Amino acid sequence: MNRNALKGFAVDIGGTKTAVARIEQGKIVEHLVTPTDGDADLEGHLQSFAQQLGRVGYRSGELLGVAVTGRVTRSGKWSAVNSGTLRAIEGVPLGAVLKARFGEACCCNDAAAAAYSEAMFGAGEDCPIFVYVTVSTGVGGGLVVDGKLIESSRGLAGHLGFVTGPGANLICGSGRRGTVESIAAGRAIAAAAEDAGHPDFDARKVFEAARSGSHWADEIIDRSSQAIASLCADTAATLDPDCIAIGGGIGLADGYLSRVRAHLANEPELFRVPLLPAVLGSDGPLLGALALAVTRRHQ
Ligand code: BMX
Repeated sequence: MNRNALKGFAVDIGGTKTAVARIEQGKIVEHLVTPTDGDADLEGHLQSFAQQLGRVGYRSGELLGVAVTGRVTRSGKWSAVNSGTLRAIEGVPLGAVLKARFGEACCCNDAAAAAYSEAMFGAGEDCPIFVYVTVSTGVGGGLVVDGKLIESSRGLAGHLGFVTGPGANLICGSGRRGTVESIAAGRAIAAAAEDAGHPDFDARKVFEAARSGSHWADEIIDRSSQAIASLCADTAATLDPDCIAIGGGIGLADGYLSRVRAHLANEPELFRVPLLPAVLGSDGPLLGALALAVTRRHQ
């Protein structure tokens, strides 16, 4: 896909922030970010981002890609997998409502969208089998094989945060016990800080504390990075990717990828998949959602 030909609008509803963007010639030319309301229902999310889209110049009929945290079924139904992140989104008709309200619009999972744009224009450009992992509010993922995003009818394909990991034993919002998300994600890092006696520490403050030499904070971040390293090694035994790109606010935090690489180095050589930082950063889900809208329009 020619990135320069990418023109339209995109929305990224993440677990913590919702971004809207106007995209021209494959670049984000206008961009607004607001907090995500984890208690909002479908109408609440729609009204919130529709207002923001108007502020970046969206007009009805323009091509729109919407990336969301949670799974999106092939029929466009949107559900949280981790109900702790989105408390009022279960089986809602996102695809149908987008088409009714906005005309030319498509919806997909946020990490899948980022995987697609990283495969098309970013870290995965030269990887026939490419895996993207976001470590952010949750831990998400996307799988792109020979330029095609792997999507399943239930929308769960690529949800790598819900595999179980080493040292994890907590019940996750997905209902599983010991998931990678329950030990590695931003919300898990904040919960571990609270358990360590620091109730008002979000992930960013835990990273700051670790940089200032706090052993408790360093341990929490190390457990997170170890779980992600183990997840990366596991993918070698499933898809055997040519590379894995790590993105998300935690994934791209200073020193985090080095920690993951250090833990991955303890795995047998065969399971040390090359790791790269995501190139597109927080633009990834926005560019990927619009790129998927273009791809699907031609299908
Ligand atoms: C969770 C899951 C994924 C999402 C990932 C990263 C929910 C609500 N989300 O694993 O669908 O891709 O988090 O999401 O179940 P983010 O909120 O960190 O962007």
